[in-house]
Amino acid sequence: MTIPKSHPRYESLVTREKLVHAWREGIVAPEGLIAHGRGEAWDYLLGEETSAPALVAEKAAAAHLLRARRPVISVNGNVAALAAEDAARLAEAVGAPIEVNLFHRTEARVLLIARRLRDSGATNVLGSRPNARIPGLASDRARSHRAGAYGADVVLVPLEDGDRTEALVRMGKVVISIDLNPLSRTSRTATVPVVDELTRALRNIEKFVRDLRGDPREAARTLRSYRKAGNLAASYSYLQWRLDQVKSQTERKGRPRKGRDRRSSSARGLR
Ligand code: PTJ
Repeated sequence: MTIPKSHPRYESLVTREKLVHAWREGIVAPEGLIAHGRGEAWDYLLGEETSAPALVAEKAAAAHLLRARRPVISVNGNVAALAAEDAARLAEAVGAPIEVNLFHRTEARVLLIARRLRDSGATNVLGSRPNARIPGLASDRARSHRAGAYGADVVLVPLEDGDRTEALVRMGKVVISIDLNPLSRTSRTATVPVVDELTRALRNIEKFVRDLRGDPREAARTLRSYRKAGNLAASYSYLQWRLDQVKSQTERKGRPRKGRDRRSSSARGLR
């Protein structure tokens, strides 16, 4: 399908096509398409841009990854489909292995995802032949590697489920989540919940890694000043502010007239 560049929701449609393509290739689970729809709805509500609280969390995430002795980046089907290169670049920047960890696990998908990651520049990819189990977790997501999430001190878990986040936190790890849903169990349980879209979050974290690497005092200050509860509360306030803004714009302009230029809604922040 060719999506016209002039379409007001061009990027969103291209992202959907990427996911459907990756589903046909066997990389994305069918459930991954549903999960994406959920994320998309939250991104719409949040204005499809990185909020100030998300940026603060991304900086804290970068500081944790830089300080880690054994950082690990966990990748599932959706992440491989949408952000394999971003994940590979971040892994390279912090010297972390990438562990393929799937909720809907099949060995075929693990191998396909590992290959996608290697083709995208990842050099250290774990996934098949796991040799450890995350305790207290019934799903296949418990299957891990001693050199992966199981043995890590800091784990980055984009698009994670609440159960594994809780299990990793119980193991005493610093868990950095990327999840657009600020109300999810993952966001509420992670040590550093990043409420932002996957690709924006990975790129911002990588940029902060590069900035903070040469500035250990700022990295230490970032870790000291980050407060999860305050940061999550700021995300909720941001969401509230977005809705108030939309409400007052709607009240000011009255009901939208029929046949109105679609681009005008995007200009009003209602893409
Ligand atoms: O590849 P598998 O088998 O490991 O399966 C992966 C999915 C994503 C299907 C699995 O992990 C799953 O079911 O996840 P959940 O429980 O639906 O959680 C996904 C969360 O990620 C939801 O809270 C979504 O709002 C959020 N999300 C979806 N897309 C994005 C996102 N957050 C950030 N960026 C996105 N692009």
